[in-house]
Amino acid sequence: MVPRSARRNAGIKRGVTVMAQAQATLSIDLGGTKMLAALVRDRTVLDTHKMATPRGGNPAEWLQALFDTIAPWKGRYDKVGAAVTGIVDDGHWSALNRNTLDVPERFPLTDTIARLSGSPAFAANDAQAAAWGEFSFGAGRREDMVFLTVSTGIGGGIVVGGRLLGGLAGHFGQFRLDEASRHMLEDQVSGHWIASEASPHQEGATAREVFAAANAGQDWARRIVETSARRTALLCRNVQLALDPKRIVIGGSIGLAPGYLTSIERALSDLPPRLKPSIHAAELGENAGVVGIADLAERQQQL
Ligand code: BMX
Repeated sequence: MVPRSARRNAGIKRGVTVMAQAQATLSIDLGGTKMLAALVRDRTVLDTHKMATPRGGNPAEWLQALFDTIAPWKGRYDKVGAAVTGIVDDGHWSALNRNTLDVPERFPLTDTIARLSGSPAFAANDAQAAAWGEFSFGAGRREDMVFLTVSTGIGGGIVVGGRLLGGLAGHFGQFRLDEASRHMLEDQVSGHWIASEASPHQEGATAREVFAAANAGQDWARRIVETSARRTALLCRNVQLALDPKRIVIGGSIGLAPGYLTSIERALSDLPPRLKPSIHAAELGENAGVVGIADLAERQQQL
């Protein structure tokens, strides 16, 4: 007869074999403003840790700081997925817009994370990962969809026929407003722009404070928020013409700020039904990226 303690150690309990629970995935969402780390298992977020993305330094230092704070999670995950602002090719990370985050050309992202974590690492663009999260488990409803995150920059992801497009696909924030302009669309719409437009009215105001002022009825703040939302609405309209998705899902700290989606809807209200995008708020909120990258890492889906 096997002693009870030995049976427990062998994972056998009253004749039933108890399966060892699968390890979680460590997911990292590294954006222009915040870094979010999460332990994710079967799309459930078990634990999170959030910190500001440092404005100076380099990616190796940012990642080291993040891994130092989540050191107690060691042993709870067996792989890492990283969703980062910028473009990832062949495990290397670069910025397209260094105003959003000053990432040097071809930083060795997956190698650095694999070294810091001791686990295999997988990486993709943050908005593409979030698009996959919303498509699979959120407001995308597994239909052809475009995801837009209006945040520090404007990111995007496209899922057609159940496939997430990689590479440059979805980088709508990089659209130029005209051929002579040095400005990208995101530099005229997103968090940095909102804060800079606010400075003559309220020195040092953050985008969040501009929204608070707009909702408190301040005209200057309303004008800034409305201008940003109208430009995002125009982008949605053009996206609809280019890709005709069933849904456009909007996320990001600006996209989900109170009143922003309503302003987009208002700007689109006069369009004939055939041209009108179907706009939805992201359902996974700020977890879209970490949930999406965990699923991609499990599938090892190369983008
Ligand atoms: C920029 C670009 C995208 C990113 C998007 C949203 C960089 C560094 N980033 O368009 O890759 O998806 O911003 O980024 O070039 P976030 O930081 O606002 O989430």
